[in-house]
Amino acid sequence: MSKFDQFFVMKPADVLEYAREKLDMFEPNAKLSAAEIGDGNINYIFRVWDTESNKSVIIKQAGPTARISDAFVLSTDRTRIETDILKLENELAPGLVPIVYKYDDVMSCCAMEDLSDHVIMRTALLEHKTFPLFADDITTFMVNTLLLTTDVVMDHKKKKSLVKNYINPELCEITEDLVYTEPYNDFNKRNNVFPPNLQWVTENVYGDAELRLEAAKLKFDFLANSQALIHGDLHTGSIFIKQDSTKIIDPEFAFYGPIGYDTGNIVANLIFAWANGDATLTDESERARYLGWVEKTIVEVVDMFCSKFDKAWDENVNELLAKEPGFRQWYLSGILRDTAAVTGLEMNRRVIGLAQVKDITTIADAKARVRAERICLTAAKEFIKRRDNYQNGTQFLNTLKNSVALFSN
Ligand code: SR1
Ligand code: MG
Repeated sequence: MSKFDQFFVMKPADVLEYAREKLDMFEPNAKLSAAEIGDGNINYIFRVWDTESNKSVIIKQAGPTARISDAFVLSTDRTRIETDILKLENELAPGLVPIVYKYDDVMSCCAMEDLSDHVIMRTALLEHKTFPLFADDITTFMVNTLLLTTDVVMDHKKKKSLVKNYINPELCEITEDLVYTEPYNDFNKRNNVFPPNLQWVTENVYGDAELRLEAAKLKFDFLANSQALIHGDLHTGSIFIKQDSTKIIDPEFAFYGPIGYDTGNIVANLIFAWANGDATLTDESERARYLGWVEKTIVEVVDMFCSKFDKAWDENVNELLAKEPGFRQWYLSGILRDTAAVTGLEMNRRVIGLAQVKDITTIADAKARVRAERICLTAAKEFIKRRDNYQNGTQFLNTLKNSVALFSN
């Protein structure tokens, strides 16, 4: 009999006991410590470490509701999905995700590699740090995990069995509501608009019928387009980084969805990093260093994704019809269209909706925050409405620059 034979939500002391009893990792008399280290919206993340050696582990547990609010009742099956995905991602993109040591379906938890020598990328970006390998690493991760799980590469029956294994209705519902529905009408009264921007948002977002129609079309694409096994929440808070290493974490939202959902999230969250630097950096050379790096990275993420996608296509695509001349270009242009749309959707929902980003909310000067939000929301409308117009990274950056120009005096 063990106290871990039946599910309960663990506290640090329980996690310490769990690590000692269930993981084949620490000496029996090791002096262990444990702490909750996560501040995410969904799960509980703990670190357990041996105070006398350098051994440590991360234990992540899924509770019956989201950590952010009991209003989100969620299946604990999301830990099974996360564990399976991390293992698969490690095969497809070796070295770019943490190693999983154990999955426990009773306690709905998993034990994985401790990445404490890395930092959460959003936190580092708030300090205006730059990462030279990021564009290369994230595009390798996206091309390998996305293209290689599509019908153009996989046997269609095997792909369908993955679609079934990764069906993730409750986490998808969060995205459907928070990303696709609520930013356009405040249907659930959960939006969190910065008060000085409320009238502007009411007129320019809720009041924009063309935008609402395009969001509706995109929602139904998200619901029905089982294109690839996507991460599903690929923002800078889901990335651990240091100068020479990038690790993508937290794939609990993974399911078969549109590739552009992942690529668009990356572009949008880089734009948030830019908006924070633009609003808070006053020293000219610091601005040039940091904003220049973010701009270059936005362009590189799109362009490197496209060039690696083309190469991986030539190396991996076997499906007869996918080899028809012109098909690859048609397929990739669809991904870029979806990337632009999701860039806009993510920007809108993180400014207006329930789950916001510190890049924007920590801008202390109210006037600067109002301006940063309007820059983001105006660019977002362009990304969504003109999503057919994007073929390269410079076009993405130009939409940001054009929006900035509208709010410069
Ligand atoms: C209720 S969860 C809110 C948000 O946190 C996650 O990280 C996802 O981005 C989700 O939309
Ligand atoms: Mg997360």
